[in-house]
Amino acid sequence: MESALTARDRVGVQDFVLLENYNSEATFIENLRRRFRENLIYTYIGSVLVSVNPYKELEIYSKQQMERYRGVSFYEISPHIYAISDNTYRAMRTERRDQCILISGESGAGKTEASKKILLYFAVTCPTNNHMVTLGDRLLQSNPVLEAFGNAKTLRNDNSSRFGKYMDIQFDFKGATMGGHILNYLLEKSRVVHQNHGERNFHIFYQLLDGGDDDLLNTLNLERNPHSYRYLVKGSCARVSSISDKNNWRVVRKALDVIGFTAEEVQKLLNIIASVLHLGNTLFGEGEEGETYIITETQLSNLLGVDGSALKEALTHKKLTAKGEEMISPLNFEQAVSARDALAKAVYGRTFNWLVEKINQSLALKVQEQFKDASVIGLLDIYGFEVLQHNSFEQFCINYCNEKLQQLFIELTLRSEQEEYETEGIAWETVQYFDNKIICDLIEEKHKGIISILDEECLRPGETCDISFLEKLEDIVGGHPHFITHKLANGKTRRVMSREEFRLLHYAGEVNYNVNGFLDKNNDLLNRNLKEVMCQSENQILSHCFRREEVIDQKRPEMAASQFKNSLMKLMEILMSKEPSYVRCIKPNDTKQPGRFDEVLVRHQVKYLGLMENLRVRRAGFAYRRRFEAFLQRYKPLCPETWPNWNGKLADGVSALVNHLGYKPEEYKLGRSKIFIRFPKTLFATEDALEAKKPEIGKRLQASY
Ligand code: AD9
Ligand code: MG
Repeated sequence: MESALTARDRVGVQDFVLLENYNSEATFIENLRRRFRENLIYTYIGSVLVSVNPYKELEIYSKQQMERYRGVSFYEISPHIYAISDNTYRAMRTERRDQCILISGESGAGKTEASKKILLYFAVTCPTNNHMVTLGDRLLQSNPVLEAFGNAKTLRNDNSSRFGKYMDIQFDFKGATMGGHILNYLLEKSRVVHQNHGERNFHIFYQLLDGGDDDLLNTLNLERNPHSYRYLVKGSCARVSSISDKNNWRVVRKALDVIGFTAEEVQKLLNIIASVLHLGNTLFGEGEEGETYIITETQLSNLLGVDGSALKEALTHKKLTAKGEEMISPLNFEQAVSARDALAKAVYGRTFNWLVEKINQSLALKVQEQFKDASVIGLLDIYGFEVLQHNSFEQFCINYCNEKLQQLFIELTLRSEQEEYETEGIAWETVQYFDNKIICDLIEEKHKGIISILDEECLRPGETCDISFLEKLEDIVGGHPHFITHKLANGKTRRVMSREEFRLLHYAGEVNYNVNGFLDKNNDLLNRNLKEVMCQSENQILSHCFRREEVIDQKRPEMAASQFKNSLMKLMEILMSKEPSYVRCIKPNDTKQPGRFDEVLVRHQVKYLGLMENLRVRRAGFAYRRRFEAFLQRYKPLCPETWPNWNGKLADGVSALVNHLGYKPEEYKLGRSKIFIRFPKTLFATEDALEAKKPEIGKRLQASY
């Protein structure tokens, strides 16, 4: 039989708090690497799960595996996403407190996969309510639909989430799933009209063309070849070998049925998808007097369900109101192109919101008396930190969102740790860590944060442009330690930076943002006459998305970045009101390859995810803690007084046990309900003693590392 020690050497420790040298980053990474080599992709830092993307299918997600994790505590069994799921579920049930699972990590690290595994765990293992046997199915099927419309191939991830998603799963008092609700955040709409090299538009377009049958494509006036559509080829990679658009189409089509979309709704939805492709192929000519006209004839207006000539007019003219009078003025070529693209983005973006609304209706809980005290587990899967060659407004928003999540992590892990020591009556030592609040403030502070400055620049009358925004930034936040532009303090120029960029020193690394397009994207305007045409659409999805009131109401809607900021604030409130669990995802290499562990890349993530600080906080006082009953249950065979059963007070039983084991007073402390063990070696020695005792007690206890 392999000795406990060699096994530990080979596969590392399952919880970083058990590392002897917990201050060493090298030891930390070596532990990750050893486990990764053995396909052990999960490791804990206390109750935080660290997950390394294996980039291959592992046989660890079966139903049998799910069963193994049911009702079993962390320590008893190897780390797993199912253990986090099960613990969260049990905490919700026993403590009657809403929970949330926060998944973070950079693009491609495995957040969405993790969230799907958690959802599947609940759908499979939780009791079902007779009335709603299909709810689990609908919850699960919402994923392929939202991914088809909201995910795309990027350079970093073939299935990158281009929107943020927070999902509440609601449980009744018996612990059965009974409803769900999704909040979606800022879809990257610019992708509809433009993709960087090597990237694609949203999956749904390619799925429809590849998978839709001939009749369907005929009714939509579409050709099968994606290369026929300008909006699909900007990144020159319409086909991707790792993606089967045809199969995925079938999955999505079926999912729409399961969720409860009617055939008519699906048809209307696809009309819209097709119309976006036709919009992309709408080309303009320029007359002698600089006026613009449309030179292509397509089924566009039919598909959009709007009047053809009104649409043509609205794509080439804009309506202004001056001194109470309406005026029509022709658009020049560039303006017409940008009006067309704005319409495509608006149509797609609003349809996506409609889709989420529809899914929510299908998941909505039917309120009944008995369900009043429902509990909730929230699942957050949001786009990961992103550094591209060229970073724009979208990356700015995505990375800001990651700053907020990191802040929440810092606050809650430190706070909850501190609370634990306090409730158990044990003295606490503070640990130094980098607080990224300074960066959040730089971005979101009222009046002097980057978002406020951007909004002001969008509203300022007169000649404003992206460069004037950058100048404003330099004026107002120029001296901030996390903000840099090409201008050096001594008046000279930083050569490595372009004059159109600002750099933010994010917690996760430096990112240069090019200000080109910031104002337009933040304004997110659609000409009024286009709105007028759209709100008269016969397609009910579109008439639902484009409301008449919007045309009548002259008030300026909130701008994109502010809207995002406010929705994030609300999200933070939701998350703060729940008991959090964390999954921290790590991407082992940049080439999506199985088995490759790029140490430099991993070290960088370990650093910015704050995992070392997390570990230090966890170890600040005591490496390990266990509830009295769990500790006693596991180690009682080691002491004649507690074996086979201890009938007295739990704390006394634990005392008798550790006295018998010879724990020294400095090695442990008894709190009110838990034993705290200072050094890993104490626990290892106890584990080894248990291992040695196994043949004697004739019971196979599971190795715990
Ligand atoms: V992004 O910020 O949305 O761009 P994610 O969501 O972090 O990113 P995702 O979950 O989509 O990344 O994972 C990327 C790819 O890694 C998946 O498509 C899988 O091919 C692969 N992956 C991730 N996790 C696992 C896993 N547990 N097992 C197998 C995985 N493959
Ligand atoms: Mg994702």
